[in-house]
Amino acid sequence: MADFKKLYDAILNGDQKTAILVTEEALAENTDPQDLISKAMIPAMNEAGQNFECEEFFVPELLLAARAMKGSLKLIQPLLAATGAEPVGTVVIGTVKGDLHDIGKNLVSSMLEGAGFKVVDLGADVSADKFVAAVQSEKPDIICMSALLTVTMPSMKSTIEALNSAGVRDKVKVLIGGAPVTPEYASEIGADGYADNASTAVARARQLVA
Ligand code: B12
Repeated sequence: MADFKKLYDAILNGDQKTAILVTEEALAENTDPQDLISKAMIPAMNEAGQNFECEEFFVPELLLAARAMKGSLKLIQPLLAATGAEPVGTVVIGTVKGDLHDIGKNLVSSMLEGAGFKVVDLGADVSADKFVAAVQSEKPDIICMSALLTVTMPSMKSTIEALNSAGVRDKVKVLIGGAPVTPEYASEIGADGYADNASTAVARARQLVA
């Protein structure tokens, strides 16, 4: 039986070694990777965020928690990504300008790959110009933008404006997400879709290419 509590504590306490060990054990026992993500890893990151808000955690603790989460995710990502089938569509994904949070974006990226999309990952802190250039060179069906900070959400709007100015907005669908993003914000800035987690992101992406 996978030790969800131990994985939760290891991520919260930034103990990457234990997080990796518990993940390896759980996967060896055929635990569903999605359960590890949704029952232990994401709740631990949420608690790290709450601790940060009430000043029990500071940036170094957040960094350690993120490092532990990434260590576990590295083991899980190949399981989410392997299909080998013809791509169902191409996605360009990135975290918007000024924002360095990439864990959620990476999760969405792996799940999309697992669902058969070709994913071009531009990384974090991606400028509007870089998104536009990727739309021109990769000709994706969808661009996915992630933002975790309220102050970086406006970069989503400016990226959509830049797509418009470059004359490519009608060639691509825009899907957005990240903890502070809402469906209302998505429609306000003219995005085509929003999802609050990686599984829903896959469902929305499928609808957008259908
Ligand atoms: C880890 C973390 C960090 C790490 C990031 C490491 C990394 N490589 O990603 C570090 C330490 C670097 C960091 C830095 C900062 N952080 Co920080 N961080 C977090 C924390 C604790 C967890 C984020 C996370 O990884 N969650 C787990 C993932 C899986 O969830 P997720 O990102 O939400 O993604 C899911 C969905 O949102 C969705 N999704 C995500 N992207 C997309 C994209 C698309 C297209 C779709 C469809 C869906 C989708 O699917 C994902 C999977 O289910 C959050 C708290 C929180 N609970 O969110 C604070 C938090 C986001 N940070 C915060 C702050 C303030 C900061 C700093 C400004 C702190 C500082 N004073 O320096 C800096 C900013 C740095 C920068 N310029 O970006 C605040 C933001 C407040 C706000 N509303 O703006 C938060 C909310 C903490 C808090 N409660 O105060 N942080």
